[in-house]
Amino acid sequence: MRPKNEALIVIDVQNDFCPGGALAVPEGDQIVPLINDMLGDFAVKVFTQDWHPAGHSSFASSHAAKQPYDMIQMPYGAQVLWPDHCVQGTDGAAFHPDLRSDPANLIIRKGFRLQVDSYSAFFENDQTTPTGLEGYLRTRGVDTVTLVGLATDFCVNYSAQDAARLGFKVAVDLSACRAIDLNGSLDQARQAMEKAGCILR
Ligand code: VGL
Ligand code: ZN
Repeated sequence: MRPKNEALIVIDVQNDFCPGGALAVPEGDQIVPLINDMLGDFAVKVFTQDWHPAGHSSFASSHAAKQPYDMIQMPYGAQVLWPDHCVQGTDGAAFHPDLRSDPANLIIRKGFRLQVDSYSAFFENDQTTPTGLEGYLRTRGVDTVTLVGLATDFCVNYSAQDAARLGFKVAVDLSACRAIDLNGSLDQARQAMEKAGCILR
């Protein structure tokens, strides 16, 4: 068992990010047994759930003449456009059926504002609107986090960098992560996480 100051943060292990899902991450389902095994080691367990309203601004289908994986400029910066995914209340937004989600202490939902995407578990993509996770962790006495989940190069990456910037000690267990890997995004993410001070295992 890890000491009480350590939390496991399980990012977006949802049907739409697994094979057969709307935004399938290759081998996304393979991390489920590893995460299930890790849950028993941590006193503090937080899950995140990508949770978009229908017609979300990160969906290509919400923009005329745009295709999935095109880029657009949002008021808060560049944004990749995605296939419709993780729509609130749908089966695609549910956790993978084999993921042991009952042990979760807290489930953070993100991306629920129509006009702002949210990759990070800590801040929306405007980089200022907090999700509340920082306060939750600090009030529980957590100063060290281990991140696992989907996708390595988007939600795990943004969450890890934000956690490090906020002063948490951060480890990313890459064996229990899988990537989308769009135009070299996995290599970029690895470098950015290391530069931010995250330990990659
Ligand atoms: C994610 C793209 C869009 C993720 C979420 O969980 O990494 N990626 N929404
Ligand atoms: Zn999303």
